[in-house]
Amino acid sequence: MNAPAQHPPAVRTTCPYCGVGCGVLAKPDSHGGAVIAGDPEHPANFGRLCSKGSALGETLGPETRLLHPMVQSGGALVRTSWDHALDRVANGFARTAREHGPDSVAFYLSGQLLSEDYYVANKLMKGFIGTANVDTNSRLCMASSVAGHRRAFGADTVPGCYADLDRADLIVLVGSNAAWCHPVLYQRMMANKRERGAKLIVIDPRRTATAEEADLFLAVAPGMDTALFCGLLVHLSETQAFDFAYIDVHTTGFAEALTRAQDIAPDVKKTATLTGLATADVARFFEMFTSTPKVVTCYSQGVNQSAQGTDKVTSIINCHLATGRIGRAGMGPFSLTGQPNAMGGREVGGLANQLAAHMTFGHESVDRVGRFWNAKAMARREGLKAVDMFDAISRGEIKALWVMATNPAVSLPRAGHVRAALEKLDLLVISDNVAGNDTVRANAHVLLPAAAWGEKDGTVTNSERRISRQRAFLPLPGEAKPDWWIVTQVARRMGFAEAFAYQSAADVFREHAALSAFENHGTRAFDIGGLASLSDDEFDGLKPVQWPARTATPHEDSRFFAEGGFFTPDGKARMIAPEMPRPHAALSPEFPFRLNTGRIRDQWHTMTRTGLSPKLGGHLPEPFVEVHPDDAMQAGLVAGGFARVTSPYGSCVLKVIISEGQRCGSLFAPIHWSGETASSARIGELVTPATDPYSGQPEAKATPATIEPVAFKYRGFALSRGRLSLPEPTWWARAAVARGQGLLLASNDTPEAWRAISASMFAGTEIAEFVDAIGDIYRMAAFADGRLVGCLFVGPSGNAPQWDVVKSLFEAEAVGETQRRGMLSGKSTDGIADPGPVVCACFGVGLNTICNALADGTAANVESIGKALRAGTNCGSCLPELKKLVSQRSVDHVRAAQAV
Ligand SMILES: Nc1nc2c(c(=O)[nH]1)N[C@H]1C(S)=C(S)[C@@H](COP(=O)(O)OP(=O)(O)OC[C@H]3O[C@@H](n4cnc5c(=O)[nH]c(N)nc54)[C@H](O)[C@@H]3O)O[C@H]1N2
Ligand SMILES: Nc1nc2c(c(=O)[nH]1)N[C@H]1C(S)=C(S)[C@@H](COP(=O)(O)OP(=O)(O)OC[C@H]3O[C@@H](n4cnc5c(=O)[nH]c(N)nc54)[C@H](O)[C@@H]3O)O[C@H]1N2
Ligand code: SF4
Ligand SMILES: [Mo]
Repeated sequence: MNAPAQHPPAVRTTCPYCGVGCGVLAKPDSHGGAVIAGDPEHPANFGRLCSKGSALGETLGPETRLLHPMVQSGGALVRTSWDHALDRVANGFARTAREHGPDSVAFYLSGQLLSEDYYVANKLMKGFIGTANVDTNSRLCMASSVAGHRRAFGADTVPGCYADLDRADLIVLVGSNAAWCHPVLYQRMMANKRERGAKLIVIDPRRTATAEEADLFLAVAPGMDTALFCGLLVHLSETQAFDFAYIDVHTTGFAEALTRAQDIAPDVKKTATLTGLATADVARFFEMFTSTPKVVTCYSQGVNQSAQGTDKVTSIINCHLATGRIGRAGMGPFSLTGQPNAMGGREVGGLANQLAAHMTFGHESVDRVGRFWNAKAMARREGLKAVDMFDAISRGEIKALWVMATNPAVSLPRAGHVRAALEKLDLLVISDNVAGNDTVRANAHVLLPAAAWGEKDGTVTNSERRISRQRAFLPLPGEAKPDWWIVTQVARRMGFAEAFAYQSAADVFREHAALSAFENHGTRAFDIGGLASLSDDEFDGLKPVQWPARTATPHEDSRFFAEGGFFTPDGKARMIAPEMPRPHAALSPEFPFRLNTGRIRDQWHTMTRTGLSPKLGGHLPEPFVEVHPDDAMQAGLVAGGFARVTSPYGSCVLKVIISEGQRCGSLFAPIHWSGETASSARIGELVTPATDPYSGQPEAKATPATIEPVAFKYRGFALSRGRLSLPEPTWWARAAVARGQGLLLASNDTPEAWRAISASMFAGTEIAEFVDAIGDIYRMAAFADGRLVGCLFVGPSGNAPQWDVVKSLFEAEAVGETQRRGMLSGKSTDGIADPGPVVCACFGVGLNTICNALADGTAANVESIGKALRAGTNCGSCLPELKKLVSQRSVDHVRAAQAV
């Protein structure tokens, strides 16, 4: 008898997406993939994962990976050896710095690097090349929180922890779509609401999925959060809700902050006018906050990505300081971090205005870090922040750039300008996981294949200061190498072998931990000295641990500042008077709308990973712009049609979604699509480069813009086993489908023209066609050896072909004769119901399936939908949408009854 197959055990690791930092159990299968589950022992998620985390298994595999070092030669990228590529990088940076000075070179890093990768890159630049031109995509993400924390607390310290979300009686979410962007944490808040009756307030110009569960939703005017929280401070004053014992002993600047708040928002009425809210709603918010001691105010990009992001953070923190509601169970301001290692990047000093281990460019710190590193060329002043850095590249002042783990040609404001700037560089080095993204295509000179999630080893820090291990469970594909190794090799080639002698991620971690404790004596919040002497085995086995983890008292309380103890010279917090709020650029007749940008539930950033998952691709497969019905009517836009959105910097063509949840005068578009995944949807091109004066963070959510309809006569889709491209000027968007690629398209080419195009697209296959000249319809399917290998459906926009049924057949591959005929004739095919667009990604449950169940009485509420269809029973990310469908259904019922 055969012995049962030996399966390797599951490896404990951490999700590579958002800052919640969920623990993952990854069990390698025998095909280079892995079965993914939540880690029940991880204190961030206790076993839960959201739709993105659950689908991690679908994003592994070598198809899109960069597998070998490449260098440009004769205008093309050609494969080369590691030795040659590393020499070229080291020589290129050394020569440029020698000839043009150290400030002519720069690194642009990412919160998706591990702390160890980040640490060595930062050390090389700031200690040995001798410039602080190291910035990171965290500048676009967390910089305003960092600046706000530092201003108020004297250190970049998040005072609270996740347990506070379980214990708060009121949770205020400001500029955070947590239901989609921090789903596991949001489910934790929902559990508190269910089990303890906690209340939820959501403050966002847009009614998001997060707002579905809110007890109070405030559609604040874009950029006006500071006014709202100034109004709150005034109200707290008038209702004697201040904690003067705390204010007197632990803060300074109280009087100025309150006076300024009174200038900005003297009363409820004025606050309502400034914020565009109803007076009663503002009054209710003030009352709820004032009467609830246990309140946590969570904030994210609606606060940070603003020309006054730091002041927004300040005005929130002021309300917590003035009430002493900080650092105690269930209370505090709470910055929700974006990327898996947004916090780690801040800890190692990845930002151009930080040094390392939370130190800044003061003389004493530069000296201290210089001695610790034994550095010969310490940078002595701050470097250029992201937007300025790319401007310096554009002006030719920075000549050599190394981009690691980020896609600036998509994600920086004015992305078109950024891409043009990249093309001017003498040397553009990119370490990435994928062979192609928009940044790689902008004239990269050297491409370095980096190890990806599942292959790399090291640590990340989540929103609650908890350090967790990412562990490898797959072998390195091709010649890929960990980022820390790549940087170390370059450093050695530049002559710094002694300072970069690391043999492992553990070596780097120990040094990073030791630096955090070096001459610290309790003066710096970030201290993980207790972890500086871990053995390799202990590092391997390291359990999630919160900082501080000091040598003397490694297991401390996980909160800060309940008893003061701020990291300022006098130990007191600073209450700071914010400036009068307003978005940076005024609207004009030419650009009368505010363009807001952000995220959708099932995609991650520029889709290099989530874009590979068919499960995730089903939810919102096309790039869109959301518009209020009145604005749509005025602009002549129709639901499901297309629109061109234009700003002073660029334009995109997007599908129109009309939604009551959108504020009048605001537009919303997601950030995820790029030149790789759509014909015209790189929204970063439109975004203003205006930045916050303290943090340098760009205002990504308030660009003046305009919108106009674009008409396409025909709509359709194509499916194929391999990658397809369509001729210009077709509008298209790429979406992953099981066993292939899908393209949704819109065009003014006639079906007859598409017949010719598809014949060349699928040359060499057996083609079955359906042509309806009167109905203006063309459908074709391509077969090879009886397998369905591709298809293309085009029809008039008013009667656009739906792809869900055909997608199911395509996924099934073997198509019977009846189904083949049914498919091409456009009738529903035997045995395959049209599920509609995916709502529940975990179980692939479509909109039609759910609506049918509600219509025929199989289900009546969210619970019974779960029982009947399983939708919403795994990760819970779709629960807000299910709830909305149920309530729409009951509205429809009432309307129908009234009509009768
Ligand atoms: N699904 C998914 N989850 C993610 C990510 C992802 O790509 N996809 N990325 C991760 C990263 S890196 C980050 S930084 C986080 C971001 O997480 P969030 O900040 O929650 O996400 P966003 O969609 O960028 O923006 C949040 C909200 O800010 C609102 N907003 C815009 N302007 C204002 C304003 O003036 N005031 C207020 N109060 N609100 C405003 C927007 O309408 C939007 O709903 O998400 C993380 N999680
Ligand atoms: N308009 C607008 N713009 C925005 C935002 C917005 O809300 N609105 N949000 C901003 C925010 S908060 C963020 S965080 C940024 C995100 O923007 P980006 O950082 O540009 O987006 P990603 O798609 O995450 O890019 C990561 C790249 O690194 C690669 N990668 C992943 N893991 C690794 C690794 O371990 N090593 C290496 N070497 N490469 C790796 C991926 O393949 C991918 O190419 O976008 C910002 N831009
Ligand atoms: S909430 Fe989702 S994306 Fe964020 S860490 Fe957890 S599983 Fe990953
Ligand atoms: Mo972010």
